[in-house]
Amino acid sequence: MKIVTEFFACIIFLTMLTVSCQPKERNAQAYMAGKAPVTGVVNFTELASTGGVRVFGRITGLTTGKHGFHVHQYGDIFTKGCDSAGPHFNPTNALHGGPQDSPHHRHAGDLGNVVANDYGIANIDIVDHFLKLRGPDSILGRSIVVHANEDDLGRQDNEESKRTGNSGSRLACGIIAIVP
Ligand SMILES: *[C@@H]1O[C@H](CO)[C@@H](O)[C@H](O)[C@H]1NC(C)=O
Ligand SMILES: [Cu+2]
Ligand SMILES: [Zn+2]
Repeated sequence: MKIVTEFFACIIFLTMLTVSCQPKERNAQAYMAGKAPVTGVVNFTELASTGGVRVFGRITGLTTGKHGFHVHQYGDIFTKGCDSAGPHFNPTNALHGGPQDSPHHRHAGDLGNVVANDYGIANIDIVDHFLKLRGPDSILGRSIVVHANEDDLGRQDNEESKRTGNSGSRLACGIIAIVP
C-alpha cells in the first residue's frame, strides 16, 4: 500500500517538475514599413505543442495578388532601407524554395507569398515548422520583407528563381523584435 502511494506521489512530482521546466512560449513582433503606402504588423508566436512558429498579422497598401514574403538575414533596415536586410535567412545553406519544401530544399526564411485582396490588404496566418524564436537559428533580430512580385518558390528554370524566387524589389520590411 505504502509503495503504491509513494509511486503516485513520485509521478505527481515528476509531472509538476516537467510542467515547470517547460520554457514559456516566446513572442515577437515586426512593424513593417518601406515604400509608401505599404505598411504592416506581423506577430510571431512559438507553438509549444507542435513546435514551429505562427506568423500572424496584416500588410496593407499592396497591389492585389501575390507578393513574396521572407525572413531575411539581417536586422538592418536603415542603412540602405530594406536592401540592408541582406539575403533570405538561410542557415542550412540551401537553394531558394517554398514553405512546403523540406529544410534542405528551402531557405529557413522562405514563407512563400502573402495574397492581397481587392483593397490591397493581405491577412496573414501561417504556421511554419522550421522557424525558431530561440537557439542558434533563431529569427529574432532578423527582418521580415514583403516584395513587389510573386515568389515562384524556386520552380522556374533560371538562376534567380533558386536565389530569390524572382520576387522583385522590397516594398516593406521590419525587424523581428521580442515582445511580452
Ligand atoms: C500582435 O501582438 C500584439 C501584442 O504584442 C497585439 O496587441 C496585437 O493585437 C497583435 N496583432 C495581430 C495582428 O495579431
Ligand atoms: Cu524577401
Ligand atoms: Zn529564399
